[in-house]
Amino acid sequence: MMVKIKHKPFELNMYINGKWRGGETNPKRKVINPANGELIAEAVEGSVSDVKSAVQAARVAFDNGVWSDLSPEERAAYLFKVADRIDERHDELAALETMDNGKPLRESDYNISSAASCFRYYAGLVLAPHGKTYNVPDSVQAMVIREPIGVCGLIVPWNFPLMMSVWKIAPALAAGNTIVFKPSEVTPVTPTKLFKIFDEIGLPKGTANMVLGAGEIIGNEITVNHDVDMISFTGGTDTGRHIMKAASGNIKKISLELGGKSPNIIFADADFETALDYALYGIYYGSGQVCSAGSRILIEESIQDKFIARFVERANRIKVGPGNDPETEMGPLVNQEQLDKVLKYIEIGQKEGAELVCGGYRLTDHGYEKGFFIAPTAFIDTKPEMRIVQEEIFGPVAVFQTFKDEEEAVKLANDTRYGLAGSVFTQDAGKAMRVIKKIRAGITWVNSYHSAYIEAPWHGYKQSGIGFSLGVNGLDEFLETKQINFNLDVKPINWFSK
Ligand code: TXE
Repeated sequence: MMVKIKHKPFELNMYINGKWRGGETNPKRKVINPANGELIAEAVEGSVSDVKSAVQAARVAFDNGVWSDLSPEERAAYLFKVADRIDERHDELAALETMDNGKPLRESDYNISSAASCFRYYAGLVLAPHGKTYNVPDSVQAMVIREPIGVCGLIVPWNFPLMMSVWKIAPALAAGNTIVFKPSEVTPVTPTKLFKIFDEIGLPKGTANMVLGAGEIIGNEITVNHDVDMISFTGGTDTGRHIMKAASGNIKKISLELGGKSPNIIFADADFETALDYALYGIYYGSGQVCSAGSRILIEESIQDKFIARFVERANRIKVGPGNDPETEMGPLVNQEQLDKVLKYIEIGQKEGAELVCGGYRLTDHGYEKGFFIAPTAFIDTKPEMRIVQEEIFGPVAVFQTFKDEEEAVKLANDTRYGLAGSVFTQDAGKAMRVIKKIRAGITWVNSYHSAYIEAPWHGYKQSGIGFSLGVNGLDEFLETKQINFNLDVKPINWFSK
């Protein structure tokens, strides 16, 4: 049975200084259900002056200490309340996430639960000790205390609309910062609901502000604004590069979680069925629109024929459909732009001489024609220099590469500009550890794929990013470090003659 929630298109407004705000004169942005093209919401389109108001509100709130001066217990209490409200609205939020992003309900279910857990985790961490003391040669007590950075600009993408928002908002607030947040213009629905929760629980005015609209306008102004002290961004590597430059005006701290082209290395001695299952999950989960997707499957030559044959057989059986159908295993792509991008890469792959072994086309049969559905796709006979091997496609497109031995596997695995994730499948523990240690990536798995834990840091090497999400590191990201040298022997230093 399809899960439907009846509604008129939502009106989505911005939240600035504790008030809901419509846009100026700009036409509203239409938010579309990627499974059927239906209008689900109309979002106001913010302007540079809206960003300036939001930054000003966050600045004043920070400087007045309405949030940062609260005791850790008080701040934690707010965050626990947010988590409880997310749980209370779990089903509604999951249905909306599926409607907005297209992902199957079972994925949305997990994402919403995880958003609540993330608030709880950081609420707990607020209460953990953060400082350190040092023994130094003088009669001085040297210590370090941690303080909020100030106004944090948070910019997130569309692939995990609520979860990515919370990965940034929860630690930023826990640390005592005030925020100016921008969801993706493609998926603003559940982030707006989160701000409704902030409003309901009476988060102090100006603490959390949300501006809606285009990246190049809203995101850019957040990035260049000198009253913003830090930017935390998740999105494409090219946008990340732009943000690095644009943030240099006031030497903002930046934290970037960017793209990937992650290797999933499968040795002949792996448990065959486990490796096969995870290879499919690694690339087709989230329709491949996942930064850590196992988009390059590196397979040992001796098992390639059997493995690829079984992979194709299973990929062809994946049930593609609307996310609100409980039978659906893989949803649509998020929008027309992403569909066009993925189809273009499929064309590029064929022109480059790779062989398409499954998928490669848009689904247009009855029931699919208005959505952005694409069949699970895979290429073989690839070469390392091909664009489909080197570039992030961000869709359900697996690229097979083959290797003869450990050394070649590692060489191929590291042969991209990215370094977000990677995985090894083998039953030889020594080999697993040797290979994992040589992979230049921040998130790795052995005999597994995609698991992410709120408790553990998420981070990319190379052009996959700077800084951390999640775990204690995710909180550290939003804290300054202040050294205090407390003189225990108060008398003149007599450095200069009297
Ligand atoms: O991302 P963008 P898009 C990759 C993926 C995808 C490609 C493009 O390959 O196909 O990026 O997707 C805001 N200043 N990833 O266009 O543009 C934008 O409004 C400040 C990987 O959606 O990076 C949105 O809120 N902000 C990624 C956010 O940045 C700007 C997830 C991300 O948008 C801006 C998403 C600017 N100049 C896409 N331009 C991952 N690592 O998970 C845009 N934005």
